Amino acid sequence: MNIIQLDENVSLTRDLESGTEKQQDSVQAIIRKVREKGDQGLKDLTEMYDGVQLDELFVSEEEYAEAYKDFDDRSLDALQRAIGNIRSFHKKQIRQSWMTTEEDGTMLGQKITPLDYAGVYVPGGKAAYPSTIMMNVIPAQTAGVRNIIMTSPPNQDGKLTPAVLVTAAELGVTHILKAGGAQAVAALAYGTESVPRVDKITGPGNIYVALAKRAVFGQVDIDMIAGPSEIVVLADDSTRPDYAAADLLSQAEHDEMSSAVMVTTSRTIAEKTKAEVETQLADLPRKEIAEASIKNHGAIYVADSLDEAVEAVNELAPEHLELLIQDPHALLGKIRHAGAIFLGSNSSEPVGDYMAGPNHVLPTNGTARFSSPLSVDDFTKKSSIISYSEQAFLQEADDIAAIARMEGLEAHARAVEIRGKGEK
Ligand code: HSO
Ligand code: ZN
Repeated sequence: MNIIQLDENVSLTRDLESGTEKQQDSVQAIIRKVREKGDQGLKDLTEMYDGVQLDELFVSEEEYAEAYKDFDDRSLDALQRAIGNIRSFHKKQIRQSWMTTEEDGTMLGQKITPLDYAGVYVPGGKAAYPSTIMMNVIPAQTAGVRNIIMTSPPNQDGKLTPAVLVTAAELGVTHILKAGGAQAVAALAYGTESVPRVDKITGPGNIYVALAKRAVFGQVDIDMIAGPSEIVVLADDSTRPDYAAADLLSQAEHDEMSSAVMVTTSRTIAEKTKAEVETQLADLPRKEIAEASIKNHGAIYVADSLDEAVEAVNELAPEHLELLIQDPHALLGKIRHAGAIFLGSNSSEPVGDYMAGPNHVLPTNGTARFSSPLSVDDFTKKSSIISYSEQAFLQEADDIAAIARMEGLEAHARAVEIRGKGEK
C-alpha cells in the first residue's frame, strides 16, 4: 500500500467492465434463445451453464421448509433484526402523492404508483449474500410492489443455499426462479410461460449478468451496473490505525478489483495504518483477494490540511466514506459526493452492509457525483395530475393557442379553441 503525498489528482475510477466481444455475443445469443424457447430455453441453458437438469424452475414449498432445518437460531435472529432495521429505515423514504388546489378550482398534482413487478437477481455460490437479498427486496416491498420474482442459479443438485432460501422466506418472497446468468435476466425482461415479465431488474451479478442487464435496459428498467466495492477512510491524528486498517480490509476482501483508500492529514497515522494492514492481512481467510485489491487499488494519500483532504474525498466520490476523525459531524456539510457516509469510530462500514438500515446498494466508480443509493424511489414511478377548471381554461386558452401556433401545430390550437364556444 503506497503512501502518496497528495498533490491534485486522485481517482478511483477504473474502466467499467464492458466485456469482450465474445462475451457480448454470447449474452445476445442467450437472450435470443430465452425469447424464442421460453421455459425450455431456460432449462437448456441452466443445464449447459449450471450443469443441472431442472424439472421445476421455481423453488417448492418443501425446499423452503427444508432450508430451515439446516439453519441455526443465532443466524436467524441476526437476519430478523437486520430485516427490522432495514424495513424501518426504508419506510421513511416513502413519498406521498400530492395535489394542489388553486382558488379557481384547478387541481395539479403528482401520483405515486409502485411498479407491478420487480425482479431481483441474486448471484450464486459464495456471493449469494443474504444481506443483498434484504437490500433489494425490502425497498421494493416498502414501495408496494406486489410481485417480486427473485432469481438465483442452482447448484449441481438443483438447489439454492439454505441462507438464500431462509432470507427470502423471512422476507415473504414466494417466487424464486432457479436460474442465473444472462438467461435469468432475459427471462425476467421478456417473460416465459412460467416467468412473468418484470418492470425492473435489480441486483448484482457477474459480467454476463451485467451485460445482460445493459442489453435489456429499455425493455425494462435496471438499478445500475455496480462496480467493485470501494471504501475511502478519512483520517486525522486521532484515528486508530487498527480500526482504519480493519475497515479498509473489509472492502478489499470483496474483490481483487475493490479499492480501499485512506486520505489523512497525518503521516504518522498513514505509516501506522500501512503496517496494520499488512499485519491484519496475514491471517484473513480471503487473504489473496484482499491482498490483490490492496496492492493494485489501495493507496494512502497524505494531505497538508483537512480542507485539502476533503477536496480529495469529493473528487474520489466513493461508494463508502468513513469519517474516522475527531469531529466527524462538523465535516459532514462539506462532503458532497459519497454513496454512504459513516461517522465516527463506531460506524464501521460493515454496520451499514448488514444492520443499520440504509441500503448497501450504492453508487460506485465515481457515480456518487450524480446518483444515489438504491431506495424505495427506485420501485415507484410518478404520474402527473392535471385537472383544469373552466375559469382557468378560459383564461389561458389564448396563450395556449398562441404557443401552439408558434410551433406550427394547428390541431393543438384548435383543440383549445373548440372549447368555450358554448353548446354545439
Ligand atoms: N459492501 C458491499 C455489500 C456487501 N458487503 C454485501 C457484504 N455483503 C457493497 O456495498
Ligand atoms: Zn461489504
